[in-house]
Amino acid sequence: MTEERFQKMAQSIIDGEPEEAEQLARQALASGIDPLDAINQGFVMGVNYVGQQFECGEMYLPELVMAGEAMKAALSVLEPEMARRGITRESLGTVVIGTVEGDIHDIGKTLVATMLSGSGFKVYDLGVNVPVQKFIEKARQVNADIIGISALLTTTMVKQKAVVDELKKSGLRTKIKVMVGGAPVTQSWANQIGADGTSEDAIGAVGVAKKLIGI
Ligand code: B1M
Repeated sequence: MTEERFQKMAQSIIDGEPEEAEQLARQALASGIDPLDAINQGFVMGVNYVGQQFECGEMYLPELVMAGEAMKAALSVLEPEMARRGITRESLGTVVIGTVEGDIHDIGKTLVATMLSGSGFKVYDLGVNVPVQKFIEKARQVNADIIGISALLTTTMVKQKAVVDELKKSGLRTKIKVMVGGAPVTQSWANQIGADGTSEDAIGAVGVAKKLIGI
């Protein structure tokens, strides 16, 4: 039964149906399904399928756009619930997060921000297409412990390095840790650009963030 629901969730993304995705997300919460399971075992499966089909030329940009809209509709229901469940915890540390300049993919970054927030971090989400300087300015302003930088394109991940370099120039590098992530990001890339950590997914990102601040 639950398996069938997960399949429907995935299908709503594949079909690019925001209303259906939102409704399935609401039904999942009403029937006691963990919001994170709904995301990972249901909706993300659909997103991954669409990504593979796009890559091999079986789906096109409009379908990618609609899949993104459907995913956002599902997350608009599930993320507030995830955040609500973590609401009573005291702040573990402060994170400034965003998707790099030139990159408008926000689903994964928002998920990481939600998980961090739900786990007790104070999170400032700068959104997408964030200029290098904005990461530094915000981190300085809110006295951040960690800057989180997301990039989904091989052409934009170089901006993660630009943020690390700019942080060094600002004199804040010794005070602020840097976590990078996004589909093309690897541990080897993180090492190469001098970041302090990376994770393949939102759950792992929480573990990395905790480790970075010594928890
Ligand atoms: Co885009 N796109 N897209 N796209 N898109 C990818 C990334 C792509 C892999 C598709 C493909 O070809 N298979 C490909 C990139 C190829 C490459 O560079 N290697 C691609 C392309 C080419 C493009 C365009 C260039 C297409 C075009 O216009 N010709 C264009 C670029 C626009 C731009 O940014 N300037 C584009 C546009 C779009 C849409 C707008 C249509 C839409 C985004 C909608 C939105 O975000 N609001 C979109 C989508 C939906 C995708 C795919 C299908 C799904 C991305 C996603 O949301 N995944 C994607 C294919 C894929 O990844 N399967 C694709 C689900 C999400 C939960 O996972 O974002 O990976 P993800 O985040 C994960 C981890 O990576 C990690 O945790 C997250 C949660 O588990 N993580 C972090 C992410 N950030 C982290 C930060 C951390 C730690 C972990 O610390 C700070």
